[in-house]
Amino acid sequence: MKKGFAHFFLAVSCLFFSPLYSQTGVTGLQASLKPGADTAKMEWFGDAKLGIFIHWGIYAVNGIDESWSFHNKKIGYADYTKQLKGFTAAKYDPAAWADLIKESGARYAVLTTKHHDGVALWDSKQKHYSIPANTPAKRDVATPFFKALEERGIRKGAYFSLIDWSYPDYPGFLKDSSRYDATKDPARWKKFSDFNKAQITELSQRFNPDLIWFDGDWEHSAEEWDAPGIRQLLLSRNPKAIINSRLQGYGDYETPEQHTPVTRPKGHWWELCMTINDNWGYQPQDTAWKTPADIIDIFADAVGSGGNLLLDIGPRQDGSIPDKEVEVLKELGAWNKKYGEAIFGTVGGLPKGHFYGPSTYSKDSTTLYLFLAGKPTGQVMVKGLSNSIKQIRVLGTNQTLPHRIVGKISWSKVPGLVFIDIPPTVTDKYMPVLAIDLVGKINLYGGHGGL
Ligand code: FHN
Repeated sequence: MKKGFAHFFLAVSCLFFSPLYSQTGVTGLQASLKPGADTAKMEWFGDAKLGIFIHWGIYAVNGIDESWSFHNKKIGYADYTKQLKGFTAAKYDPAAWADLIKESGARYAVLTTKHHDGVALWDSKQKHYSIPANTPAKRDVATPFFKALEERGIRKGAYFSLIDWSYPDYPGFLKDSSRYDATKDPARWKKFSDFNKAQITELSQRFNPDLIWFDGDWEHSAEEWDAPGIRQLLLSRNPKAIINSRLQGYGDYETPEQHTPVTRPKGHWWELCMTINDNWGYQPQDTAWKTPADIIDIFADAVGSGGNLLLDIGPRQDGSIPDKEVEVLKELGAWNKKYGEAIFGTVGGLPKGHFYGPSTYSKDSTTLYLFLAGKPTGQVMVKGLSNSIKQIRVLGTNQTLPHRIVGKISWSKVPGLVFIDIPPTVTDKYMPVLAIDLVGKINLYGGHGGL
């Protein structure tokens, strides 16, 4: 992409997504577009806020780390691949999965079509491990799921590991021992690279995913993977396809993992991927479940900082989903239903310092949403809000709340403090949300006070 063009996109996206910053000069959200990233195609992703990640593979048979268990030599490779014989998908109900995802409020889902262990979930034409060819499930388990998503208007995401530790021509295998050095044997590397691109082409042609979620790019450079070629291959089939960051700099958005960002990520679009317990795949001994309240705190925090949450579930080998995960998705869904106005189609809210908690703005920035984390029953304060307030609504109810402006000097441009008393009638199992309808577009004062 030419430099001038990139600057044009940058300017357009700043105008479109952060009216606040253009008006007040407050900094904090930096737009850094990836090569070729295009604002229009990212719109649904920015609006979606919630995706469900699904790690499903043969690792659910023994309930061990996906791929890493053999790579890190926790288990022998032969024992790892024995799990192929135990993957039945006997209770797999793709329509029920998609219904649950819909109920959670998620707008997209990302399925591991192939993890680092190389076992494809679809009936790949390439000669390699797959669920249909090598397991008692004997069928393509990806196609019906993508179809069920499509039928429900949920965007389709295909996770694909660039690393394939099982493929005989892939250099990496076990930790500390690789098969060969790709730089010294380019012909062998090309064999792998051709195979990898053939599988990526199949994914693109078979599923036409809205989103391709690459993983494992760290083992080789952009040049070795031919990241520009892979990007081109996908975009030539579907120019609107979105690609995550894990393609050595050739993706469209950032993917922080497991840790809620403390500062807003640099990328203009980003998505926090996170497990509900401590593992991606099904592991019965892992009972470190996050509660629905934990997940709602994390979700509100991500959305308030302008990001998405990609929340992971790990079904059992038979396709059933652990109860705790079902419970989290349902509770999250009920909360989303009540407070969706403050979440979906909004943009990240107040920069640090204005309010103790997450917040978002309506896209036209005339409504400010305050997420009342910790369910306060006293009063909350907003600093630096220059707008007058039309009304304060308690979302999900018919209540409106009064407010007080404290410390306003009539002849100074520095705004007073906004105090809102939270009566005991403002309740929620997890986190109530207020909508503050403003006179005009939000206008913040970010200075030190004084005259
Ligand atoms: O190695 C993988 C891991 O198993 C898991 O799939 C996560 C999900 O983001 N990605 C990799 C680690 O970053």
